[in-house]
Amino acid sequence: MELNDIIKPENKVYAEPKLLNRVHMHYCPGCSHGVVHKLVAQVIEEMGVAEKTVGISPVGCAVFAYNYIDVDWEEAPHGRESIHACNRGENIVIIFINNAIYGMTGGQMAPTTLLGQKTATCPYGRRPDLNGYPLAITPLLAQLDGTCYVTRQSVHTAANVRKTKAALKKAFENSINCKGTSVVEIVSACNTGWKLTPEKANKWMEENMFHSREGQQVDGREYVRQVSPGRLEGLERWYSTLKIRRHYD
Ligand SMILES: Cc1ncc(C[n+]2csc(CCOP(=O)(O)OP(=O)(O)O)c2C)c(N)n1
Ligand code: SF4
Repeated sequence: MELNDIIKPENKVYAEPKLLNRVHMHYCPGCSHGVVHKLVAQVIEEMGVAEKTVGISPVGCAVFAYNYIDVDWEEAPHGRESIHACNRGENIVIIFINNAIYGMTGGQMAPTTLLGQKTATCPYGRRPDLNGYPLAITPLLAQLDGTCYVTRQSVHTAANVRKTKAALKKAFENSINCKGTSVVEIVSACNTGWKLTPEKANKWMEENMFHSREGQQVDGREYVRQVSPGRLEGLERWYSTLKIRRHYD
């Protein structure tokens, strides 16, 4: 059998997403960011919404996300307004890479750093009396009326990659259908910041980051809030007021 006998459209099992630009990513080998970029590109492409998508890149290691996925982008400082956007129920998808550290700036303690976890700024481990408690961001955002879908995923195994892709698809569908804010937390490894090999980092992540405070398994956990008809009616009313205001402007 010749090589060209195998390379046929019907034998194709995987294709690089066209929306993923052919450039070298700056991420460290073993980092979860690149895998997530690929999934985002795949989902946008498969849903056929590239022309309608506007990405907002953060100021962490994903700062150059606009170089990698071929949609329109703008840049925004990380974190500051996210909770208010969730509270307002903006029809956006927030992809929250939780690697429990400040990766980009050299591995300092982040709000999500675990108790006892060593970082550049808590070299003896995070202490609640000195450094406060880790922020459980996902359950917190799930409490807000504006969020319609909040989930925790990971991308360290093939099965988890598939689940995360499904979660991203659901989140984008929610935005298209104006259901409110969707938050997809992706529990991620920062092997460089944690000073571990990629393999050990994934193991550490599984052992230490995969249980929520309530003791439930992180993987696939969904905090789904059904948008009540009353709330939607309220939104309709609010939109009409907005239109009236615009009319007088
Ligand atoms: C208020 C504020 N303090 C400090 C910084 C400097 N800074 C830039 S990126 C960054 C770390 C970002 O970490 P994270 O958002 O967790 O993403 P990661 O690099 O880990 O992927 C910091 C501290 C900043 N931009 N804003
Ligand atoms: S420093 Fe951490 S988060 Fe940043 S690219 Fe490297 S592994 Fe990824």
